[in-house]
Amino acid sequence: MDLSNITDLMRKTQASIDEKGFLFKSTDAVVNAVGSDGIRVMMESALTARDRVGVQDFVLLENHTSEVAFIENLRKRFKENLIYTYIGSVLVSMNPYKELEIYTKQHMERYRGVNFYEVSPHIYAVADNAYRSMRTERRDQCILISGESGAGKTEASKKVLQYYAITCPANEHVQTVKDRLLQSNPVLEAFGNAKTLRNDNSSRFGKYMDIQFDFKGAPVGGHILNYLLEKSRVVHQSHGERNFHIFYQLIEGAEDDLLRRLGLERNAQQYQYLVKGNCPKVSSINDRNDWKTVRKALSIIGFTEDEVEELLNIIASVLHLGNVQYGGEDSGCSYITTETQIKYLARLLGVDGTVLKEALTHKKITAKGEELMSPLNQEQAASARDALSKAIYGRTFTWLVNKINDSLAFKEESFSSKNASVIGLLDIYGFEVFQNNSFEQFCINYCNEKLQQLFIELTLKSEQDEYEAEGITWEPVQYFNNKIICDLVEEKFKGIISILVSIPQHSPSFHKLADGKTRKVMGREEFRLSHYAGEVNYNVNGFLDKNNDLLFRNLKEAATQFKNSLAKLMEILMSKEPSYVRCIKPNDAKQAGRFDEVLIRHQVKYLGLMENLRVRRAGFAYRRRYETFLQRYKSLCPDTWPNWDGRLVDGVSTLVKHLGYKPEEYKLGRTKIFIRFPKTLFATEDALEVRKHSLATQLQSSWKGYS
Ligand code: AOV
Ligand code: MG
Repeated sequence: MDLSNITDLMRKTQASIDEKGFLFKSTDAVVNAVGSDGIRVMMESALTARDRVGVQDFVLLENHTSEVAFIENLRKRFKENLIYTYIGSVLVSMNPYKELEIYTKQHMERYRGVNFYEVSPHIYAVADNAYRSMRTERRDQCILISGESGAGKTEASKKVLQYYAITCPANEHVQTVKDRLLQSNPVLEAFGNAKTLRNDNSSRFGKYMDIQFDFKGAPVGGHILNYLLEKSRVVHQSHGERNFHIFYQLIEGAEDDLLRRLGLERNAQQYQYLVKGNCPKVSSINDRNDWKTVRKALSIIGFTEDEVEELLNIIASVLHLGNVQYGGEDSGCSYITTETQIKYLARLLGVDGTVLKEALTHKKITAKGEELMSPLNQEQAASARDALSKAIYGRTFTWLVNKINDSLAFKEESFSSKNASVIGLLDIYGFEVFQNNSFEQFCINYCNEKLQQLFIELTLKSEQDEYEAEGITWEPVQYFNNKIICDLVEEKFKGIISILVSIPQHSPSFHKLADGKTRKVMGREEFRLSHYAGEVNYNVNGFLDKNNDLLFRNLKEAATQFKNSLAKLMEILMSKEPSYVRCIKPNDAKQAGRFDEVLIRHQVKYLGLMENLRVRRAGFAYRRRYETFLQRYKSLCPDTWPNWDGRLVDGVSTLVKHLGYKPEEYKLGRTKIFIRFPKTLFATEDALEVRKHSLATQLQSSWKGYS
């Protein structure tokens, strides 16, 4: 039989070949349609496919302890554009750096309500599984997406959101919520993402989004928590990097009229805050189109024209502030040399020009209970100007998030809040190492460190919990616990954050922050942390940011606040049932089809994927609820075929004994059978194929008999 014919038949009958062999959605229909010859050809093609594309679950690897085999499987799959692979229920995702035709509505439909293992791995399967668990078990869920900068976290989180927006039930109200949820992305990305050396669309803030569902499973509200925006980018960008997208979108996309009102020119090179990275244009970004998208999104979310105008006034003000320049007097005092900027600023911010000038050249001090304005020198004034720009931008971002939250808020009049449940989506900034790493990198990497800890604890814990709940004994697997690094950062009194907060700014001991291993050559102002994902040198000088008092105070507050808000986030996540997506970046060149083995191996290592696999395997590679197992394999034993009337556990026990399972190969828990080795399951699957084959032959001969 011609293979293309079979593929066509399979499509018609909704069957799919995948690398594990056959997985039928409507087995009988397929058997009837293709007959025994067809089955044989399909089987051959499935086996060839399996060789070519690797296994869809690392648990099925023959040599599961081998990192080489692991990487090889990733490579095979990547080459075939199969970017998703499981480790049990954890999804490993490779960034393809190209658009794949795997996110269509048809794909979404394919994953709706289907068992995790019955279709090839996909982010939609994770989304659907979380959704179904929420619905059936009435338990809040969260989807934790991790991986280094540029690995595909934000893209994955958008796919999850799109999946819910398309597949969940809706009425008119729900449709509005869905639209707003979706449109919050372009807005937050415009204001919170930027081009970095690692990623053209790098998230410069952490985001946790709750999607609230009503008892019918319709999304009826949402809430966003944002974490520490990288404000320093507003005033400075490293070479090859850009400021936040919104600035370029505004300059490239805004109508002439609007630009005139804001006093801006259509040329990013004119603005000091946009030239530091010497990178005004990025080939993968179309600022003008993005501007249109953002404007539309703002109105869908419910921003009024006045609010948008105010927002843009502020964004323009930041650009004008960046162009404020100073001269210095012999006395050391500074004065402003750029009057035009002050004129625009006064108008856009609605403040008096003279007051603004004083604020930009003086600082308030309190002496003997009296408040005085003390003049700043040129350098200090420039720092104060930058601090103001950062503060303005930071507050605007918070305002924006609050506005979005208002618009997404669960409206009780419209929906019944009874039995509402939540799926949380976590998309943080990825682990990153630059030439010069300062306070922001410290926070970003600490955040990743915490998430890794959560992963380690929860994957192990949930595994252990399941064995315990099912009454199964097992030996725990050794793994590297990064708790030690988290403690080093956050411990009371002794941790780096405590030290940062407690030492006076100018004290020499500020420079002696604790570190992991600091033997290699390092500047006096550096300390090194051995993060789970690699060593990073941090420059304390950068932390101090030119000895600016205001910034230093901010840093102290920020550091402590950040620690507390992360602790809260961990609490939120712990209270929910987690699903994991582990993103891997295939190369540093942001190129499609390039598999940089060294880079990938490093990520596999630090993400703890081998340990993850070992834990999964040391326990039991497969587990199935009794009814599912029996339903699938009952035809393999005369006592259970066509039906088993007794207790499920007895049925399964009879079945596996008939199949010749040895006692060490499986355990029977309270509700599930646990199978230690994949090969046992494979053998059973093969037996099932043979059985289907013979059924098909029988069927054919009985047809012949009729005709
Ligand atoms: P990140 O969120 O993990 O980095 P992104 O999700 O922004 O990384 O992905 C980086 C880029 O890779 C995207 O802009 C896309 O061009 C491409 N990409 C990622 N996933 C896919 C996919 N599934 N299909 C096609 N292209 C993809 V950072 O925010 O920097 O940590 O802070
Ligand atoms: Mg991102």
